[in-house]
Amino acid sequence: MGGLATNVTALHLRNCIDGAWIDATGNDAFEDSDPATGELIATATKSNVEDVRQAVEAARRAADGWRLTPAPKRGEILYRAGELMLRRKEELAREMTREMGKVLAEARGDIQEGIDMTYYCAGEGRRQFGDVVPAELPDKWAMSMRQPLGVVAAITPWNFPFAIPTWKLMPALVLGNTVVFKPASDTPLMAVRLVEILMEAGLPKGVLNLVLGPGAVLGDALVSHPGVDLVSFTGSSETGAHIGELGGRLLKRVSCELGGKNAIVVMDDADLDLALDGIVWSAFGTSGQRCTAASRVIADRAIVAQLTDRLVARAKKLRLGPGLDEKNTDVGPVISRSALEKVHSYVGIGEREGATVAAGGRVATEGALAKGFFHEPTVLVDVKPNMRVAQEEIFGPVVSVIETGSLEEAVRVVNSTKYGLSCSIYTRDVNDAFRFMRDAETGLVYVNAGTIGAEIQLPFGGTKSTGNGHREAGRAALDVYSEWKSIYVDFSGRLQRAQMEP
Ligand code: UN1
Repeated sequence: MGGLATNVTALHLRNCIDGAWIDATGNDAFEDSDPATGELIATATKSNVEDVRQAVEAARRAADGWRLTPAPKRGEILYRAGELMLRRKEELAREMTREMGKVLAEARGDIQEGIDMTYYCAGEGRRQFGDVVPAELPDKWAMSMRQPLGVVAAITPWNFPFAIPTWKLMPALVLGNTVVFKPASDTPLMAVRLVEILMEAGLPKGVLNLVLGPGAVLGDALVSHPGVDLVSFTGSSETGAHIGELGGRLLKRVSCELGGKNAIVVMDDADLDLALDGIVWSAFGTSGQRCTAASRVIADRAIVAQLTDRLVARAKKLRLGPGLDEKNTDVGPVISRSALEKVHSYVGIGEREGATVAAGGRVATEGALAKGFFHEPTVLVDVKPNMRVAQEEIFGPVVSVIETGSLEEAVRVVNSTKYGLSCSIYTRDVNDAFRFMRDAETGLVYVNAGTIGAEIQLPFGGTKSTGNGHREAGRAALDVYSEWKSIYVDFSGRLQRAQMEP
């Protein structure tokens, strides 16, 4: 722990390996601090590849026992975990706001999304349907069933530090996989809380193992460990491509949930009040740090001036502050200094390409804000679809307004980035709405709502560089975390040759 600030009241967070909460073998640590105030929240043990190895081995040892535990019993543990989350929702939300900055109402939503996913997957304990289909030969039975893969490595981001881990852990566990969980090093506390809950709910030791530390040190070791069968990753497209390459060489299943450059289309017949609410919420909620955040507004020529004026006025009114201050804060900090610098760099990049800052545009340093990582809610105008600010993921409270002249043009612009996660249209024309639903090349499409707020019972994920073809949540998640096994039983007592009998 040499060199770290000391704070005797701060927590110390440990790995959970084979059911035991232990420090990493290297005896090193890192700091977990509040992005709104800079205060130290906890120190966390800093793992290395030896800890990864131990975690994977523990998960492997537990795999058979867990696979053979009846799925309804696995589901019951998840139900109990969901109950614990519900009971602790408020304290978990407060810890989340301190740890990663999102405003309290949104932190409650993050926990609720985790609860929803946990209950949803608990129900899968008694479903996990397979098929029983007619065989083409007499006295023969044909059926399919889901099998766990074995050991799942779940590598999760800081922006939904509770919900996203549940998207991975819950389907993995209910389907009978064991897990090594490597959360983002910005949010180790939420990860520890989730693992505590699952252990308390009755998960046997070794079924879920937690390894804290930076992905740069642990990621490759985890992905390439021969004991890991499946890697599920949420994060940047660059890291996803790297993990996909590494896992692909080893013929592992790799499920990636990556970046977005989501757009809200506003047609000339839209309800502008409704559209503005959706834009402000989707662009500046979670300080723009959702992979579903609206980063482009594509507005019809007839209403663009009016919409922009009103959006600018709304953006300027948003109050920055710590997320725990429910009365006075609309928008919290971004996660870190480097994130703040990256977000802010896009203001200059936009201006150099000809965009104009119509609202915000600055790092906020007034009074107490100087202690945290605050960026003003920013609206860029005069943006053309091919500019970097309209193409690259910014992951902060910055939105670009682009003018278009028809639905066809708007759809072209929506589809013009390398990403394909979410988009939305505001219109009162049912035909336009259906054309948009059909032609938008994204995994999520909203009509008369913003780009954020997916519910867990439908597939979540995107096309193109947003992912590698998998989906989280909903029934689709079951396909990521299980293998199909097709079983034929011949009870004829003689050799029957498929495709060759008369
Ligand atoms: C993410 O930002 O990675 O649809 C997930 C939403 C949330 C999930 C976002 N339910 O905005």
